[in-house]
Amino acid sequence: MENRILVKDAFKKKGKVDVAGWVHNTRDLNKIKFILLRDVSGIIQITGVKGKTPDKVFKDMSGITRESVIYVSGTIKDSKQAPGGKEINPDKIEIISKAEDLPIDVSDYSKTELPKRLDYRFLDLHRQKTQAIFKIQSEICNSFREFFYKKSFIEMQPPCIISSASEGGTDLFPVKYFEKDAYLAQSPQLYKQMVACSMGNTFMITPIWRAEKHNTTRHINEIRQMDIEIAFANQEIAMKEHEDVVKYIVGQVIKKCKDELKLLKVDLKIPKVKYLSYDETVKSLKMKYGEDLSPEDERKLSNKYPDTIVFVHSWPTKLKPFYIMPKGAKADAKLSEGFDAIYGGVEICSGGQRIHLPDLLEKMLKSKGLNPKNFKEYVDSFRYGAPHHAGWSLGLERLTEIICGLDNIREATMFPRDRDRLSP
Ligand code: AMO
Repeated sequence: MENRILVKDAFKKKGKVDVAGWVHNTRDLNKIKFILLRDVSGIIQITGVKGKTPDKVFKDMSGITRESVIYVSGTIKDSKQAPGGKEINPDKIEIISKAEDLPIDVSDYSKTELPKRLDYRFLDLHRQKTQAIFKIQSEICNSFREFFYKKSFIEMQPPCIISSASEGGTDLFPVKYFEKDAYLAQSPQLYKQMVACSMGNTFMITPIWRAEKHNTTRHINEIRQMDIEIAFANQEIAMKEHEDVVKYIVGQVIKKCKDELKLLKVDLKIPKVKYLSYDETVKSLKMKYGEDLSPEDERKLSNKYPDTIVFVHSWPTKLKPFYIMPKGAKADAKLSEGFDAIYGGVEICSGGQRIHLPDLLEKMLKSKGLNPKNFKEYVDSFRYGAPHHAGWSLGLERLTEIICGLDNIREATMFPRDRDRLSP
């Protein structure tokens, strides 16, 4: 078993090969038996022929249940009828783990509903379509990191337990931290600002938690956010960075995940970009001024601008968090330096320029009904040399959902945590 190679590599070999994986399907025609063996890289046919295949091996090829794990040693040969044009004639087959009756169908034609699939997510991860989604997600994370490493951003590790709210106080999960009350982080916001103001440009992929009670196809309660914070930057620079990284990520997925996109029947294109101010968006969608975009508004925007990241910028100060810079650094400015990015009918990102001026920050905290005393350390962090800075957060699951053409965020979350689900 030490010589085991991946199925995709077996296709390139001649002579003896060892492979191991899951039984995708079997067919028994009496004198000839087939097993389709699957691993994460592909599927290969194992063909046993009565009289040619060793008797015991031929006998063992019967009755192996689907999804059992087997090890096969044999000779790889060209075969016109076999999928991919090759098959393995086995000398040895070892059943490593026999699968019991499957509680859900894991074939590509599975009609099992999503909630049931999620109850058995460990088994759903055997499905090729599910695997395609998470291979693409892995590429999204990889290319996000690659993009910012190349630009010399520093990857940071924010804390996941915090002592006070960073996005307003409504949606925190409390945790007991020895004698103190604490919360699961709802954003790395304050920490990434501290790093940007001391070390410079930074990025991270980090879990965050939101105790929002709504149960929709676009919300989960444990989210992976891909965040950046740029020193000496404004809203425009932050949006451009977002445009560039999403184009890069999509380009890398198109280049490296061809088979996965094909399996998911997605015709992915590098997005175009449209910049609209909040005021222009209100006019264009005939919305009521002073309100957040509804899911319906977001869908309308994406229908107007298909395959496009729409940046809605310069939001009313009232609608943005306390840390977003009001225009002109004036506490009473109606508009702010904050933006949202809409792609595929969903808000995938928000961000903007931050307030790096302690007095203004205290005023904004008060205007949002928050107590500056609870943010003392954060406000103080801007007292000892802090440049202006800007950044954003891009939801990993929402981006995966859009890239993979899915209609429920849970499909794009390996082990979703939602209002009703805490396991597996
Ligand atoms: P915001 O709260 O808009 O901004 O979150 C940023 C992005 O994170 C994702 N997201 C979610 N995805 C699924 N379910 C949820 N419940 C959920 N909540 C958030 C979305 C969203 O666009 N600190 C700011 C960002 C910043 O200014 O840097 C923040 O967290 O994709």
